Amino acid sequence: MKTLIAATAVLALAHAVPALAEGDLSRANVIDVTIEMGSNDSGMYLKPDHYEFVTGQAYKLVLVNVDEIKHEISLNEMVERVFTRKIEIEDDKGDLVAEIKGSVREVEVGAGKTVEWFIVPVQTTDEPVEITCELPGHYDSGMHASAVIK
Ligand SMILES: [Cu+2]
Repeated sequence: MKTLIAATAVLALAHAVPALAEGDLSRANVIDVTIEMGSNDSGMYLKPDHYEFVTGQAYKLVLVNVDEIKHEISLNEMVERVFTRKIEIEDDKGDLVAEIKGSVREVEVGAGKTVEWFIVPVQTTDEPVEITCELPGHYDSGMHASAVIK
């Protein structure tokens, strides 16, 4: 009888764990989306130049600056439509330098650096919005992309 009670307890525990994970939309099945920032012969770019997100899906925006100068990612109108779970900054060894929480509009990324921005879109966009680099001259040089939240 003792064995049966123990087995039931284990089953109950095993069942409780996935139920918790399902309840937290910001942590389940995170999709990585890389946004590369750089320069080439025709100017500056964000690659890719179009993004599609779905409400309720957790994303990790991997902001990769492959350039020799700093760039930034501004979510502009998308800010009001996404929940920022956190932003993570690691050093070259992969050790955590900072974790930032709260609503964030722009993230500046140093030359050759990568920052991870964890978001969950919560509201759809009526029409495409822009993800941009707002540093002077960079938008006109090509650093903008379109994004939709479905
Ligand atoms: Cu830029």
